[in-house]
Amino acid sequence: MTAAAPSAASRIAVVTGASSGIGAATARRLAAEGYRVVLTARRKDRIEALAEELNAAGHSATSYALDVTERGAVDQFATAFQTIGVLVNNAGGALGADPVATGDPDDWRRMYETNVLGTLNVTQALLPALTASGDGTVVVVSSTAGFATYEGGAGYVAAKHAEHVLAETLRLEIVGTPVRVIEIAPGMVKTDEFALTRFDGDTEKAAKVYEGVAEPLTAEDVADTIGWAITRPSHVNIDLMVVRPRAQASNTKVHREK
Ligand code: 8X3
Repeated sequence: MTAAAPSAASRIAVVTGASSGIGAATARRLAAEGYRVVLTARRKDRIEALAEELNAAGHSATSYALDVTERGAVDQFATAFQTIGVLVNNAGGALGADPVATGDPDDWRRMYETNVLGTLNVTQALLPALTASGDGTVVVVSSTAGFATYEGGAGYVAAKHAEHVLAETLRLEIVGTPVRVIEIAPGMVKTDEFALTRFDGDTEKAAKVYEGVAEPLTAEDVADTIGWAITRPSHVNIDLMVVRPRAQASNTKVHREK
């Protein structure tokens, strides 16, 4: 006989980067699964509005403005919780697509800070509460960029490789404690902001990323895989899921219709 996961009711799920895209969609999905969701992001107005929307729909949501790169603020945030069930490390993103020869070191630094140190900060701060729950789950939303490189991607690819290593190492180190580590690695996902942020608001460059691709993944597709992985019975650890649209066979092999 296998133990089923405890009911999600009254369990807390913290989602970082919940102001848009995959983070917002994941918050919606986990709220629908019965979690009390805690939305965090830098943009207070956005997470407040999403929390309001979720509460109006009969779910339970709160918001907390947080920059995951600020360790002091993250530690302060963590003092609010004695136990939590789920942490979804989603905050992060790409900046620039320049070759190694000309890439901006400041972009590289910021990508390492948000994707890697952000995940490290929040995970370290909440690990005691996840462990205290007796049944915790850490989700790391990495990327297919964590597994193979592509021209112009080195800064982001390096950060995502590091995030993958963080997830894999943490799983090794905490085995035997009641905490799972799940890594979800999405490929091409069309969200409102990912490509736009990468290209510093250049809508033409951002549109080119998805040009001719019949159906890139949506934030909801990824939230669906995250929700599925989290809601497996507690003893089932989905170590890693690579999720791509059908039109994308690798980071560089994408079918584009003319
Ligand atoms: C997003 C995937 O292809 O832009 O994490 O690196 S890609």
